[in-house]
Amino acid sequence: MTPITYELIKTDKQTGARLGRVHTPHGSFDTPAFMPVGTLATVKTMSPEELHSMQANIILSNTYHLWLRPGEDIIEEAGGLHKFMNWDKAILTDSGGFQVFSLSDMRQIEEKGVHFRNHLNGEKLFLSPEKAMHIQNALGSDIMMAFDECPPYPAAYDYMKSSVERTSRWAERCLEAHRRPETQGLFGIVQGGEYEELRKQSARDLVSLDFPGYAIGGLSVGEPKDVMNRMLEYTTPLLPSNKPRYLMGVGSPDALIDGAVRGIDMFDCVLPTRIARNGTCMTSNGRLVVRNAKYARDFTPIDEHCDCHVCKNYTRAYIRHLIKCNETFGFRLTTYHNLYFLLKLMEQVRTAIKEDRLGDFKESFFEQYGLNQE
Ligand code: PRF
Ligand code: ZN
Repeated sequence: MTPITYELIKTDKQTGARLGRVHTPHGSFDTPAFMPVGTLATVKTMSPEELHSMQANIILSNTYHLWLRPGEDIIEEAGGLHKFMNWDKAILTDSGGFQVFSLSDMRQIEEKGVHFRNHLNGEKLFLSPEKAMHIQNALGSDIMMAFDECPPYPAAYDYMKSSVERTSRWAERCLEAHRRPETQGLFGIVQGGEYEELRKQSARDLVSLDFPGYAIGGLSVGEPKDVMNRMLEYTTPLLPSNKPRYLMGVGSPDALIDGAVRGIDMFDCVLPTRIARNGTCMTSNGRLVVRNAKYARDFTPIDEHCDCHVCKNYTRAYIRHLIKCNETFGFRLTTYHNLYFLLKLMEQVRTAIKEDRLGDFKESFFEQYGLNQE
């Protein structure tokens, strides 16, 4: 029995998007859902209390980073990641596969696993399906991810084919190495790049292994928007409708809506938190670079349509001043607003699905969001 279950509440009549709920040992969350990223056991600059106040019910953390610092043994000794970081709601951990590929040069992929160098000190490291499962079991996340390969875009068909086949064999090894299937759910990851046939092969391989949920990886790696949407259209119909579907590393407002319309239930991305720390805000009129000089005397909120704590109490001029001076509080304010904005957007998407008007919502959101692109 898996501890992760998906309840399909209804589908939108205009688009086919799914309204649902995922149940985990640390509570449930409504889908489509956006998961804030807390790579190092913290969503940068935010306290768990602040995350609660914006109704974040699941966050993501990273196997690779926590393995290097402080080490999964210390987190296990603390009683697991939830206790260690004082977060009592759901946690999903990525497997480290993607981080090895994005953070480290000098890697060597073998059937057994991947040799690479520590991005902090250059030390030689090895990660494998078994090791990724061992670490995630020690962390105690509610949802663990299989160890996969996310090849760069574009990659040649022949390379992608052998990579997809290896990722399927690795997925099988992950299932075998998983030691706590009664308290932690393990998701498989569909790869296949921009190749329809390989996406389908990957989806079929993984579905035959019967995971409690499926992710779609290898997208948002530099391909055009229409390629991503096309790959989603090939892939989601092959995934079982009674299990959650997670699109990895996607978090721009337009891509969240495009994904939901194509049957995606879960998303994560560093985008809202990362751009916040360089003074960029997401608003209903598009991105706003609040550190720009033109906001020096602008005493209006970041987004006049936002009802978050930041927009109710602070001005663009003040936030700009803090960020120009590198004041931590400025980064906290933009981070809070951006996460609130995306979580609220997902709530609006869920309401629109409930009312069979996601197509209309998408159209009006895109129109307004496009007005003020900087
Ligand atoms: N695999 C894993 N994590 C990921 C990805 C992937 O393909 C992506 C791709 N956008 C983000 N995070 N394991
Ligand atoms: Zn706001």
